[in-house]
Amino acid sequence: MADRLDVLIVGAGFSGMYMALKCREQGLKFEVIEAGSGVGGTWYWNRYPGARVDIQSLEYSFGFDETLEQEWRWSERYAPQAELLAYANHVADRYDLKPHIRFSTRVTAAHWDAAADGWNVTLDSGAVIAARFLVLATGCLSVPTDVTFSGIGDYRGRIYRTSRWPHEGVDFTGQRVGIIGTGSSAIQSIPIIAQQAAHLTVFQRTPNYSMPAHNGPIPEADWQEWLQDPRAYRARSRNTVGGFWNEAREETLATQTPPDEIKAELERRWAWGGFRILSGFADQGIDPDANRIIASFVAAKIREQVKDPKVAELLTPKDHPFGTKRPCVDTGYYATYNRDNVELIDLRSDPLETFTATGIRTQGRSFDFDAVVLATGFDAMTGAIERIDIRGVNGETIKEHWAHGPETYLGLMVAGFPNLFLITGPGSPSVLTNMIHSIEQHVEYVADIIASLNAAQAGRIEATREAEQLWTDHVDQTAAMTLLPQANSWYMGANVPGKPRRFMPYAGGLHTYTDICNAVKAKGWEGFVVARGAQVISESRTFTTYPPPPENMAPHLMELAMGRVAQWMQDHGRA
Ligand code: FAD
Ligand code: N01
Repeated sequence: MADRLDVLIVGAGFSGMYMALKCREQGLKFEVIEAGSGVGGTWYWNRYPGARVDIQSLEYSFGFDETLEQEWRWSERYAPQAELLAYANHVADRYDLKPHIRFSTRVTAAHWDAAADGWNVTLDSGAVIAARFLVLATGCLSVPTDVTFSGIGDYRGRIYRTSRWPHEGVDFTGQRVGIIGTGSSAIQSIPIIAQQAAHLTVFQRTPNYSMPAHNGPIPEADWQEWLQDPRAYRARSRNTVGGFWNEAREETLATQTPPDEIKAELERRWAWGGFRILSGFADQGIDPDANRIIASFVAAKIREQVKDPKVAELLTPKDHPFGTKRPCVDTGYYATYNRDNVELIDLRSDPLETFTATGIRTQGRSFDFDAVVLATGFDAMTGAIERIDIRGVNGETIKEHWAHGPETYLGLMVAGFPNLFLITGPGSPSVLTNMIHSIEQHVEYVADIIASLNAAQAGRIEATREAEQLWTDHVDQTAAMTLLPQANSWYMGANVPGKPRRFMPYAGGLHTYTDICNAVKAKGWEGFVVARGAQVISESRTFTTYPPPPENMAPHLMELAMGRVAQWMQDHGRA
């Protein structure tokens, strides 16, 4: 075994790269292991046509270095995948990170070595690396679901997965193409594939809400604001629920606003595009009546865009409140169904039975395809972590520890797994936010923990089980206050058969979460035990740093939210 590392980082997306940089700043001995042959993570793997961000690039970009910020110019409001990948490579080259990354290599196991206060990490080559700290920067949306279809092995055409798209690209010109799925990946790729293909058949099981991106040059007002004071622009983004500026109106209630004012506000937000419609009214995420107002506005927008009323009806979500699944941001998605060469198949009324040698057979029809695209999603948040055989102090695996759904302390650490850090793990705001800002906050926090352990000459840090349970209850209860758990979403683990149902990200907002993390640190790493061998250096077993109740919440909303929490407590046997 080679000399022991201070830090082994798994993954070379934005999380792993920034973690590597922080390790270098501290003079630590580190290495990054990456399964792909290049950096960029999400933007390395997801090369399907139309792939781009749904948060404006001015905000979905690193803010830790002003020079980096100033030297990079985004070409559009929502940068496309190729530009994001170029940015990731620019970051890697600018900070000379690539020599520290072992590409095309997968971490398969990590076992805690109590005698050494560290991890023995096994690679797919069979090599074992010892490291004091293990950082899982493995991504929340990096492992495609294992979904399979009967007869798929017999199909003689080509099959593509959006999340594993060929690097050389795919030209569908003149082809008959089928696509399964209508999540964000499909909604971005369908308009482009439709322009190329002779015919495109979309197989939809559940419709999603989608808002127009109105992509184009960065709006002049944003650009000017950014140029004037990039630090203030960043600070404003970070100090929000979602980690990006969205003009949230925290006191205006849809249920108490006259219809013409609601319409004007929603039209304004729709015209701006993207996620802005998610934060027009304080009650839309809590009160079903308010939510229905926004949902029916969006349904009307779908009807406006799709000429055939039957198709528009099929494309309108009915099974989940607006915003409780990750909404999509599109360019020309709904209008694509007005094309003569595009057909929508509703798998609810005509279920998919099997692939055949030449295509797909549903209960009622047969389709021949030259190519089929699977846009079927990810084993989100826990998938990449659970696929590594990680064994902690008692030999328990993380998968076993998470048998009832993920339990973490702050989404950062897991009890019984010392010196193991998750970046944007379950239990942190993560996928509910602008991920770059969440990544920066997490990486800086982990780097802080490592620095403070080194300053105290401590060997390890571990989240206590008490703190983990209290935090996990808080995560569950925060979600329960909202409408979010009402959808069968991947946030809930509902897209993977057999996966425990638990709302995985922390819904309290990035700003609140950051304050909590800072308070945990100020209290001497509350909820953690810091030790060297058998000697405990500091110990604070519980978590007490709950955020104060929102002062400006309307009484009836508070009552609704608290009622749901009381129900949750009853259902889960909490006093
Ligand atoms: P990733 O980019 O997923 O990188 C993780 C890396 O770890 C991967 O390269 C993977 O190969 C590697 N890895 C995993 N397991 C192992 C292992 N065992 N051994 C070795 N290597 C391993 N977020 C937003 O905020 N805004 C957006 O607009 C947005 N758009 C998205 C679009 C798509 C198509 C997808 C899939 C996600 C999007 N996201 C978006 C979420 C996105 O994942 C994050 O924004 C961000 O890129 C995550 O960076 P990361 O480094 O944490 O993880
Ligand atoms: O995956 P999804 P995604 N038979 O899970 C269907 C981010 N992202 O890759 O809902 C038939 O959303 C499934 O149907 P149903 C973003 O966070 C962002 O599109 O289970 N259909 C669904 O329609 C996003 O939320 C962007 O009924 C099956 C689809 O496949 C996340 O990544 C772009 C099926 C999967 O949708 C995941 O998005 C892309 C089956 N057996 C991704 N199995 C941006 O815009 C699954 N489906 C920035």
